[in-house]
Amino acid sequence: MEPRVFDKVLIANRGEIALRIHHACKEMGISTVAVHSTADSDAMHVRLADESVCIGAAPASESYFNTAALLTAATITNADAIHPGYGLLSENADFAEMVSEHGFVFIGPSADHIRMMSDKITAKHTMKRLGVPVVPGSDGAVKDAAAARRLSDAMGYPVLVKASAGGGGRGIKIAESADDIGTAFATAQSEAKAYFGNDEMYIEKYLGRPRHIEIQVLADSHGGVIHLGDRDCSLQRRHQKVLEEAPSPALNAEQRDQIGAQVVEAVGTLGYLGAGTLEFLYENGAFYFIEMNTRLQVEHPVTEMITGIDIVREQIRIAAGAELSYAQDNITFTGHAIECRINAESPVTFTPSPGRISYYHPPGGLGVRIDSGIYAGYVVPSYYDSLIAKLIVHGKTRNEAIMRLRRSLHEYVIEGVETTIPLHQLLCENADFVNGDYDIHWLENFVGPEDQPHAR
Ligand code: MV4
Repeated sequence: MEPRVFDKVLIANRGEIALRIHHACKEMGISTVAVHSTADSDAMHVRLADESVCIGAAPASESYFNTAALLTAATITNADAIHPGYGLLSENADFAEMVSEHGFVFIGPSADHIRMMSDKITAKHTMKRLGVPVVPGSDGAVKDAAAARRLSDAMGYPVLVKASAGGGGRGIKIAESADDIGTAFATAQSEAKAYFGNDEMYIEKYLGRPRHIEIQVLADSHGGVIHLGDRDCSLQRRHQKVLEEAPSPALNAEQRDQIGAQVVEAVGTLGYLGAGTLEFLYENGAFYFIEMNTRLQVEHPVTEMITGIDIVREQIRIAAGAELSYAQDNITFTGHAIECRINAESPVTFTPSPGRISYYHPPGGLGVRIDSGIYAGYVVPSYYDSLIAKLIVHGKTRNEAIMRLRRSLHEYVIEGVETTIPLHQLLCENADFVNGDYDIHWLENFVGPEDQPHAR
């Protein structure tokens, strides 16, 4: 038996990811504390956790974002560490700092590294300095529309004006020509100021039809740094990922090893700690770094399926000061994994569909994994995002994974709420998808324009 790294972990999240973290803790012999809003009393992870604390009202602003309530819950339950999951407070540097000031371990990177990566100009500048390829563009911030014009004229159009504090597609505008740059800069900047309270802007050459490929890394406090390969997350709508796969159908092993080695080198030099993801745009055989995520990601299971590595377990070990369980040499990528995000929403209009799940039959069998906290009788609350389950399939080849995905989606029954299962059923029959022939804009065309999605 390996020694237990923590006695008790508080899970500062909800839904499927709270359950996922609970699973890792229990398999490490760690007790769990669930925190929940009044709307989440009946959540599966709350039932399964060793202890639970109600931290506030249904709106996330009054519960999951309530740092005082979270720290109080950690204090009264005598937790050792706090896992923030994804979203919510997971990339909030001030929260990470607060957690350690109160004597708990934040299961994630240092507040300094979170802060560094939340500023996209600093993140890009840092990665460039460390030898990671970045999108050509301004060297740092662009102070006004006139400077934006001069730079873009020299670089050539189209260009993108981006907010340094940006995220989720906010504070980003395209300028097709010199005629647009003034308006693009002003619009993007005022949006950035309104949403993020930060109006620092930068400029990049616009890549027309890239794929979104990301590299998963893990780094411990003993100098151990590994990459777990890539994920292709190009299938998205309105900056929400819909389906992810590993490895990317666009890369060969040589390209994967090369970008992986560059990323490991950079992350090692940074002294980064924990799990992280470097996001790249990939076009015509070249990688361009855009952002780094300093948290566990929704799509981490596809990486787990092809590597056999429990990423949450490694995050917990790293936070406790233990060494990574793996060196790069003993990591192998086996087969292919695909994840479908199943949302409680209309598969045509994407309107949220909260409510009571009247019947539930999940698929199972070899190579099928479901990360979900839902069950028959569970009421999907209307207060939070609509992700209710992730169906992850693994196969020896991409083709086998697709066949397994089709049969699993056929078998999956969720009644009482609308779900995006029918969309996934159509998607995995589509010839472009089957051929791996898609980019970041492909899905928006597949589902039709925002104001008039078509039934296909
Ligand atoms: C880009 C780009 C093309 N060229 N940068 C959108 C939000 C932010 N995360 C980065 N984004 C993009 N940056 C350059 N230089 C296209 C996008 C983009 C995108 C990127 C990843 C996944 C989905 C996307 C959807 C639309 C635009």
